Amino acid sequence: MPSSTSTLTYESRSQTHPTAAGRKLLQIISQKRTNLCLSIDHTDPDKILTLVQKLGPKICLLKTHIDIISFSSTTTSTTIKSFTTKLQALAQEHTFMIFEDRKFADIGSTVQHQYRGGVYEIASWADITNAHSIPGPGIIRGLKEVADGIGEPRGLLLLAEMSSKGNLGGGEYQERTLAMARNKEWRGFVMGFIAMKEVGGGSGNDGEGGEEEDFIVMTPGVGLQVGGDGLGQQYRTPEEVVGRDGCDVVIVGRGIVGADDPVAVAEVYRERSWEAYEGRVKN
Ligand code: 5BU
Repeated sequence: MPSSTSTLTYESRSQTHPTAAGRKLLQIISQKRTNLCLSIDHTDPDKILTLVQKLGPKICLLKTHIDIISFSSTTTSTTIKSFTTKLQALAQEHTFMIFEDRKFADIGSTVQHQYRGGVYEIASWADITNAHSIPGPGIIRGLKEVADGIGEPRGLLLLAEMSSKGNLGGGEYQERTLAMARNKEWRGFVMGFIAMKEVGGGSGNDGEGGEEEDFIVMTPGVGLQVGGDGLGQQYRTPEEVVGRDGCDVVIVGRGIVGADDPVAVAEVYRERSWEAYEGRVKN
């Protein structure tokens, strides 16, 4: 039986993870004692910056949807570039990484333009982004070529499954996504998955590289209680996601952003997710 990545500490994985972005993230998680990713799903850029300044100490990763932000409505006429530069400064100040939840889903040539250019220039400021595997390996090759030209660690997560009810991921789709991720051509770029439980990993699963593989699993659909949002989102608790199902990073949006006291609630998520991890690696 191969051993499971989920029994290893973040610290030990930070020494051996095959991607530079993964090593950096695992180091931050281990040093800050937080496996919490804040999904900052707000549309006002000034509110986002204010909230991130407060919540920065609680998180290892900030997840953005840059295309939901209303830059034209801002009172301080924040431009996209000045906004992303400010986010990067906050990431530096509070030691977290930035993940643009772009869910690329086109042919390699098109995603290169979407990742590098357009109005958002995602590759220039987002440490991590994600992609659907549905177009086939060309999407990864295209994104990797852009990432290689940046000069800073850049990581990619593939969507193996989604948190929403009735999504078509998981099962055979997930197996085929895992097989795609294992190609050694992008061993230093594909850092993990969006999934609902541990994927691959452990000794004996060494792909083509001859070393142990280690995919970081990030999981949305996390709440303090089990439930849903009426539009398909399904919530599970940190204990289920991290403790029982072996996921590495919990992604929380409205549970924190919509709370009366986001800092206090973020601390509850951080603590419960961290304790679930500690319990998992002890066993
Ligand atoms: P929530 O407010 O905690 O439900 O927000 C979850 C966030 O994660 C939101 O930004 C979604 O777009 C994102 N998400 C998700 O909910 N489920 C998925 O499978 C993926 C992303 Br991929």
